[in-house]
Amino acid sequence: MGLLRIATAPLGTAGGDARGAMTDETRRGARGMNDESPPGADPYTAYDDFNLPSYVGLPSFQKLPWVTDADALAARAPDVAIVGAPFDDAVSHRPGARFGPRAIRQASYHSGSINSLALGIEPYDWLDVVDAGDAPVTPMDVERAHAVIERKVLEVARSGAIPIILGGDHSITYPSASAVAAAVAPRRLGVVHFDAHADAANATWGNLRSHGAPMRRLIESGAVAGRNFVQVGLRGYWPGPETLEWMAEQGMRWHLMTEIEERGAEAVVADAIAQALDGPEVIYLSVDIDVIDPGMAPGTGTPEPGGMLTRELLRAIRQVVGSVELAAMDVVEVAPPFDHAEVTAAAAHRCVLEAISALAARRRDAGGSPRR
Ligand SMILES: [Mn+2]
Repeated sequence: MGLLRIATAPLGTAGGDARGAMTDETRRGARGMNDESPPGADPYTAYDDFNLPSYVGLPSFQKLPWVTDADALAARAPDVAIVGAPFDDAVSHRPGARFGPRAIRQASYHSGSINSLALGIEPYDWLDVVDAGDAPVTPMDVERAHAVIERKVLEVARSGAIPIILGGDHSITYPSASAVAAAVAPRRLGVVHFDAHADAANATWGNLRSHGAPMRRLIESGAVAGRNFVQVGLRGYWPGPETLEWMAEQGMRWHLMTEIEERGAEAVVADAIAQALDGPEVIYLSVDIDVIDPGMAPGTGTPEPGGMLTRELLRAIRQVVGSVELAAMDVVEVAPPFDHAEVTAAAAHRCVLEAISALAARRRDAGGSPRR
């Protein structure tokens, strides 16, 4: 049996560098997935980790370099950093969103390089995007989990990166947005919140950190002014009149799904942006995947029929991120045990790609320079 001779070119590492040492050269220098040059004489031409198939190697988001250490993040100061918040002990109904970050990271059939057809941009030519790993949560202790999520998001935000947090149940928005509000201060934070649910209850069976209550906590704590907390896509049969009354007293604005049906998503989202920015300068975008109709996104804990189309939400994210200064974003409530064919995880993954692409397009359109 002949031995394969593989010494002529270094093979790509099927794992990248867990210390986040992948350089721009290794990311861009080697052959890409769709290299248009003819096959070379050497069939073992190196493909670095970024250019290997999505299912090969360590599953960082979009095969971006892992930069999990706070000091390394601060030194690198990336433009955007993905953060996992794999916690779901605050749910009122079906659990499973703790598996969301891993499922979202894996829901790609691309190698690292991407080209947004909608926006005509290769975002990683314009932005340094890394995967900062997960907050070190443990189950069964909501306070501890929220504390480590808040610390992790604060580390990322203080590095100068825009955190994009993958949930996790929606309770994680309380520590995440609290951290972001602290990091951007004294500039004030507005929130655009896509969801079937208002999540502004006082408590759920007595628990103040429930996934049905984070928006109330953020307003009560002063992290976000009620009048700049704007919700889009609410529908179904919750909350009750007392909670809606409390929301109105805070000046919260919300746009029901019925309004989207009547006016179209683009007009409604334009209003939501203006309301959230009526005072604040920067926006936290919170996307509960259950804003999408469960027919298109079944993998979630509290599915409510009659929601947005996936394509409407993706367009809405381009609209928001393209017209505000984004401070942070989260995508929550992806519960893989209830998903089918990874359709919900893929929708969440694309929500993130739309945001990254829109951030890159914003930099380009503002006259910025590409990174290379
Ligand atoms: Mn929801």
